[in-house]
Amino acid sequence: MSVEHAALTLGTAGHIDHGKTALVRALTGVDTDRLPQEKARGLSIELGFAPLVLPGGRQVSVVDVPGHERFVRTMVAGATGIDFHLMVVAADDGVMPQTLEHAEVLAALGIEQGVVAITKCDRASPRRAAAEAAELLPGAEVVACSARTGDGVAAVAAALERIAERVRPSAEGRRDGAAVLHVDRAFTIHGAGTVVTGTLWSGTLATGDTLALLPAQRPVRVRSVQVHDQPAERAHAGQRVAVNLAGIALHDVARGDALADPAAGLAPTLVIDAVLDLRDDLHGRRVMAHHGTRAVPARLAALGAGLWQVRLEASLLAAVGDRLVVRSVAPPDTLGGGTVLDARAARHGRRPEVLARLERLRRGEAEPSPVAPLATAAAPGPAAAAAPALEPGAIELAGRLLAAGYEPLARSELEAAVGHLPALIQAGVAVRIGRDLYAHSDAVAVVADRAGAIIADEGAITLARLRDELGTSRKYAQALLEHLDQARYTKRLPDDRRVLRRRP
Ligand SMILES: Nc1nc2c(ncn2[C@@H]2O[C@H](COP(=O)(O)OP(=O)(O)OP(=O)(O)O)[C@@H](O)[C@H]2O)c(=O)[nH]1
Ligand SMILES: [Mg+2]
Repeated sequence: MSVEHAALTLGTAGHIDHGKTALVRALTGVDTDRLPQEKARGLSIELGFAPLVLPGGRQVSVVDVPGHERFVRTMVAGATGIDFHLMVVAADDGVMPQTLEHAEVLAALGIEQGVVAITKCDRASPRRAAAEAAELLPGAEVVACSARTGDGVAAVAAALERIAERVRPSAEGRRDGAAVLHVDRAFTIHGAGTVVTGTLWSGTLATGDTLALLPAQRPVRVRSVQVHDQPAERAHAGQRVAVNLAGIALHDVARGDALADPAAGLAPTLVIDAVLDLRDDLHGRRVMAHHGTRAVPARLAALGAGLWQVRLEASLLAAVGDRLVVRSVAPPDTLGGGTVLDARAARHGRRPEVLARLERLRRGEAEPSPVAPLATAAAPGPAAAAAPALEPGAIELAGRLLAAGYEPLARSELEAAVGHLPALIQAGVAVRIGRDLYAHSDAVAVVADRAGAIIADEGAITLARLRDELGTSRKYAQALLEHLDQARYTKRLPDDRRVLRRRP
């Protein structure tokens, strides 16, 4: 890859069967539909990757996404970290539902630059589809082509090159940061072990680096790095990389995990403050929050003036300045998106001092909540300095508990890690829930917060109400509620509803 150009990633977008994969193949020579079931069904299921050499010799990475409506989540994971788009619209079909939805996802991710290819021009005139696409993505260059005959494919490449010249790489400001990679695939290579891939979000990665695998907080060592199937000494932010990891089995890593240099201070979070482009009437709505290569259910709280709190039901690995995409749970539909202002927010409402701080964060005039790495967050308060450092196994267990969110884990699920429980409980990181369940104290604090807010709003809380609020099962909601009773936070009334023991 040429050294004078920053690494850029191009993402496809567009409705199912409109010819994304065929066009990527015509442009790069690579068939990104590799899975047998993709070949059998003639549709993309997973993300596909290929290097694209533009006419002037510059190489960019291509992420080919599936168009099926059931795979929008995969599309969002693939579109995270791209710098410009190739929206594909079939001449004989025009703009269709996932054309619209993918355009919304791109907008939510802040990806403004790209090319619209009107494909299948051997079948129909591009006129109508081109007009519809131009209306949807004003400002994008529209090029007619056919992947079947090859007509116009060179013009698509030329248009992509023009955009590549002027697009600002999204990783530009993050090149000198600590390494973060959101994992979009994990697999094994015979003889090499576990490999994860992703677009390097920030920093650099090289053989021998020790990183944390999140949310589990497991230490892993980089055995080797490849950039587009070529061995590389060091990978840089914005590049498409494959990392061979030592110290981790395939079943311990999956899409949605992240690899991070401990210096990045990345940690799982359950409450995010963000500036989001969303309709105000979405206040209180349960949604899916997409970040990096992860998506979790969340509840939205409108704070006014475009500020929102996103209360997550399971952790995201978000950092300040990252993009969030918000989709509705049913029907699946993209609602909007925006930028993280505080990745580890306290649960709060519209208190004036909180809003003033968020406004300062929005203007870049205030410091977001510090991210306390689990190892040092273990014993908050004055005792922290004196607290012994937790062993790596205990930190891993803490990560597992945090990832479990509102679904506490039983001793039997902890296997060998169970030996670290006493240290975590002692440090205030793990909390015993009932007889045999264990949760992370952050998760329990959020449960207490949410239950408290519901009681404040509605006078009392029932088991079913807490279950729905947390999106968890009755069993876990009951265990958590009884824990709050035992902690003398809530009080059980004769009719089983709970109220606060102390007024807040
Ligand atoms: N005639 C004609 N057929 C095309 C063209 N491009 C793609 N096709 C056909 O359209 C079908 C779908 O093409 P794909 O490239 O798999 O479509 P896709 O957008 O990647 O589909 P998903 O990934 O499932 O969303 C295949 O049968 C292709 O052979 C074209 O330019 N002309
Ligand atoms: Mg495809």
